[in-house]
Amino acid sequence: MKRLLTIQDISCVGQCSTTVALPLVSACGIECAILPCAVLSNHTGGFKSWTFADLTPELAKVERKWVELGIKFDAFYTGYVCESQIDPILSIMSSCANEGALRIIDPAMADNGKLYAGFADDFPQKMARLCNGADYILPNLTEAALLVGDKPKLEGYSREDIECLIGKLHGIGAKNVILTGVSFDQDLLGSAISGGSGVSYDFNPRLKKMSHGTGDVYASIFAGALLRGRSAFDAAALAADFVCESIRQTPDDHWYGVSFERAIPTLTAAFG
Ligand code: PXL
Repeated sequence: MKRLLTIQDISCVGQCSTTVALPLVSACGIECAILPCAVLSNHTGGFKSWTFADLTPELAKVERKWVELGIKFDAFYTGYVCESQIDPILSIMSSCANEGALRIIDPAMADNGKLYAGFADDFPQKMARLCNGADYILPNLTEAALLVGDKPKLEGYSREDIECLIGKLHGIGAKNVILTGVSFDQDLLGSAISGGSGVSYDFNPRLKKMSHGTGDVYASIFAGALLRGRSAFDAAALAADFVCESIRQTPDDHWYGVSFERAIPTLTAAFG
């Protein structure tokens, strides 16, 4: 069984980041180790306030211990992280990697045209350093634009605009790009998948509901499926199907995340 390390925060309540990655990567049949870089009482996307314990000083200590013990990983999957954590994370990804270990970077920092609460305007440039050399990056449209220094354009874009944006993302050093939240038709929403020589698209019917945490669900399934040997396109398509099923299973009055727990049986069908 392959071993993946996910590096992101623990939001104790809110169905995002580590509390999504751990169950979903595991349900794909991949061992999931965690490195929490902050502990929050709850996520920052809709709750009035939160507590925040910064675990940056732990990262180098944990790295030293893993190097001493010879602990290594087949893949790294990063999500929501802070500026002070970028260098320690780059260091861990180089010192604790098995040969050929994959770097999967979800630059979780923004949505709907805006950075998440608490991130400074120059944070996307720091996140771009984490994307440089990544095997896969999974930005949404807002994150993609901010990473390359563009103004986010959330509608009225053409296929050429999307493919130009993807070209710029390869330009910051990402080997493969999975751009989410792409739509050329109001009834369809999907992803653009690029390995640098041509872009493929995967679309699903657009669901009416806006949901929190779907980027984390998508990235977790993508990472799990990729490590189970799926192609990037198939992993992206499976991740999108799983997100749609999770949204469908979420009660209307459940606002802070999606009920991905109810969709887990579909993974047994995919990987059983
Ligand atoms: O879902 C991304 C995410 C992760 N972690 C924290 C967040 C968010 C989005 O708002 O606030 C703490």
